[in-house]
Amino acid sequence: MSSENIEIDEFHEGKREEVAKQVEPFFKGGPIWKRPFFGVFIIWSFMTLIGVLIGLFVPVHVLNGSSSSQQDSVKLTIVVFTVIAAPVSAVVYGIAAYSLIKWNKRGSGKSDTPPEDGVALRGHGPATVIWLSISVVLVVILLFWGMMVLSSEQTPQGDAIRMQVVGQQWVWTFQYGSTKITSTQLVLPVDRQVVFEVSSKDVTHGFWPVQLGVQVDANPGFSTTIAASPNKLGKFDVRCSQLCGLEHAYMQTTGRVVTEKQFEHWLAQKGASPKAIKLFTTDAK
Ligand SMILES: [Cu+2]
Repeated sequence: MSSENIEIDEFHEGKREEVAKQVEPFFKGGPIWKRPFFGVFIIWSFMTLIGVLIGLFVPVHVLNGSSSSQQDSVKLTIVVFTVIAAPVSAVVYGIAAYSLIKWNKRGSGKSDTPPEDGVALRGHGPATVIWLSISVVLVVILLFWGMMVLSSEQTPQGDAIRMQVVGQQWVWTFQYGSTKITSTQLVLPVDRQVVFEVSSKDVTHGFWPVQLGVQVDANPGFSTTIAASPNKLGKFDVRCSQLCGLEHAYMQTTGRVVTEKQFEHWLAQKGASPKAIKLFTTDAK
């Protein structure tokens, strides 16, 4: 080992001792409830509880209503992510709050001169291992959760109906697959997956049926697909999510989720033959 390496090792050894000396009063000395660690722990527990409660109840009320299993999954995902993030952010807020209360100028009872910065926590094996393993576990859980939701919600089903969505400045047009019915109205049957094949006639638009919980770009000369599974009768909003020109803000309409019967009836009213409707809804591929 070169003398330089030995010097570095000695340097780290010295630092380690300094760190240990600084960290010690945080965990040791006096009755447990008087130690800083305990104070931070209490604030951490309280803030975690608040974070979990916010995660459980706020997003569900703040987010748009749901008309599809995709939007249900989106909401559940936001709840799960917020709840998992709560204890992590509470560590940061807990230490910050404790420092503000206990180690401010008045609390520390010291003079006007602020204390010197502590030693950087570097080369502390256990701290690194704990920090890294907790982060990795959390990130992997969230990664798998996201992949599972994506694959379960976006895998095309055998009986899915396929329709074409075309964006242009500043209106959406919907073609009901093989029926060749074209309309500016979006009507969908309930409890049936629909695969939208989305494109544009001019600039890039963004097809966003809000309460269906999906969104995809509409590009000229290119078809992008996205699946949605409406599971609730009623209306939903359709918007454009890409700034696409002067009247972008007005590029919106209201879609409807109806029963299978009403859907077939609506197609018939639009001029589709019974044979075409049957082909579209029964043998849809
Ligand atoms: Cu647009």
